[in-house]
Amino acid sequence: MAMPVHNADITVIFDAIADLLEIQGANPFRIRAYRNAARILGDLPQEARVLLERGDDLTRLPGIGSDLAAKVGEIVATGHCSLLDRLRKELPPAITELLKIPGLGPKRVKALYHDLDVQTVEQLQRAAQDGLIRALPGFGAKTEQNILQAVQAHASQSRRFKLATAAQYADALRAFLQEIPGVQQVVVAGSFRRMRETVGDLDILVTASPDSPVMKRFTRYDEVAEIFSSGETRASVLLKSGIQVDLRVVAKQSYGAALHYFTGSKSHNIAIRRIAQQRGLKINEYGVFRGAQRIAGDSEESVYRTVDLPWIPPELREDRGEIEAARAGRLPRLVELSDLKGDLHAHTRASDGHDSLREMAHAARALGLEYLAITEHSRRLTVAHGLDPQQLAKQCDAIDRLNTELKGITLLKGIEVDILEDGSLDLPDAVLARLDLVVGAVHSKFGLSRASQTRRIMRAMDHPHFTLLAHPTGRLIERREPYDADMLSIIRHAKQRGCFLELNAHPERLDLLDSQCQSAKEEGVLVSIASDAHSTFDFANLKYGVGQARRGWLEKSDVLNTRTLDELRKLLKRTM
Ligand code: DGT
Ligand code: CA
Ligand code: CA
Repeated sequence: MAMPVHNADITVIFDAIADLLEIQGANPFRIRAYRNAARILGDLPQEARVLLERGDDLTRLPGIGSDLAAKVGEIVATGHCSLLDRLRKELPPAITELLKIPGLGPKRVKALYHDLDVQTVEQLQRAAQDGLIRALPGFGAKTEQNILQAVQAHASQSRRFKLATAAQYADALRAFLQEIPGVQQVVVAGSFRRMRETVGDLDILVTASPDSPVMKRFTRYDEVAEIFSSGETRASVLLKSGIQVDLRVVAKQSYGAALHYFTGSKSHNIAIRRIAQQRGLKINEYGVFRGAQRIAGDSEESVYRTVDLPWIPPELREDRGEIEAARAGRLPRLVELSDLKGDLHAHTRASDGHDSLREMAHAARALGLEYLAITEHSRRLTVAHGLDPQQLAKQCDAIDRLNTELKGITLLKGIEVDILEDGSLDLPDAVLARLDLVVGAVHSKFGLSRASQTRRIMRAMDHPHFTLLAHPTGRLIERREPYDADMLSIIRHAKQRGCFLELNAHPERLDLLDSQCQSAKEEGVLVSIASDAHSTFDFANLKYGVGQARRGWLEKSDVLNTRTLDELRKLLKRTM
């Protein structure tokens, strides 16, 4: 039987379709529909396959019409998309790789292919070296030089995966390994366990009985595209999705030492090993040794104990002061998903979300949340159907009505209001005054100078109704750099004004960054870990926000939405 299809597989297929359509010069709307669908599915915290099995209608997802839903169904059922198969027959196979070279859009790829028969990155490099490209219309010597440099940079660049994307592959593989006879523990270590926002490869650790066929089965896993190496206790493969997996099978008594070793980070491990050396001990992936004698290694706790340290949570293991804190007995008690009592950023159908107020409320309650703030976009953001004052007033009425009958959860009236270029807000004071909270967001003018951008955000915070700053840096992981702003000054200003910062848990954002969480904590500014849910499924993203918060050393008391509703209401009353 074929292996189950993951959302990330569908994303790869839809992106490939969009690329090939672009090279063919297809209708831009059609291309964009595939790109949007790829992103939506990639970010979906639930597998489309599972939704289909459950009989859910995929056209309920934003951006997925009936044609795209049918294609998702085809891919889930067959692992293929006939449209992509057809496009691939029409164009040379390696041509999409050319699109990944910075500076090469589909138009240029098309010209290179049609005029010079360039089909691969190698051919591109040769054509540039031979000076053939400068002769093409619209290219020139400068462009040729840039292409040559970009090709060289491309070769040295390694691909990383967003944590949530890596999780799709890791979870499926873990389940597969767990079913193999003789397998005991299966843990995904490495940066994945440390909850880094992106993951270079997966490092999986397995304990198994000696007769377990785990290695043989692993290399025959249906998603394996290439086997780099395979032996008795370790193997390294490339999955079809492009992610590399290193598997180690370890003896039970070495489990803790191996887990510690392969969780990293490398710099944390080196620091721990150095302490051990000072005590005449040797730490490696098999255990802790004094001379030839093994003195620890079955659990991580036992490894740390040999250097007189308590167990350190993986998210802290970056050699950023966690060892000193552990030694001083001052490790933070990191916030946990179950500490969250509410969510302060969510959308419904009223703007660009996909579900109703009631559906969102029920989904949040099912997760054990006590309150949920509805924060639609404001009018300036027309692409997201932002609300004008009348529409917002109507929604406020609807929330008030719904709250009288909802049990076990309270909806809060909010808005994700655009912060305009001069720092004013996109809706008038009188309108904002009725809300429980105002989430301000920068959605435009990312290119302002550092001074102007900082001033803009601080001015927004001066506004008496402003509550918290959404996705404070504006970055999109691997897609858009943060805008230039002085975050420390912004954090301090938030403190002064009694405002808060959001840690947006969307897998593509994870914004605040971990180091900025630490700054917020140091400055005494509470952080709101928020899903930014656009559908009931998106609440599942909160766990990635919590992971990021933990990497930022945040404790329960540092997080705004660990407060009960009563406590929260007091905090939302600005005293300025
Ligand atoms: P990644 O995959 O780039 O997101 O980051 P990691 O941290 O998963 O790094 P990776 O996959 O190269 O190695 C996994 C872990 O193995 C790493 O966190 C620590 C350990 N490790 C790898 N190489 C070394 C090394 O040379 N020395 C030590 N002490 N540990 C290493
Ligand atoms: Ca790794
Ligand atoms: Ca690795």
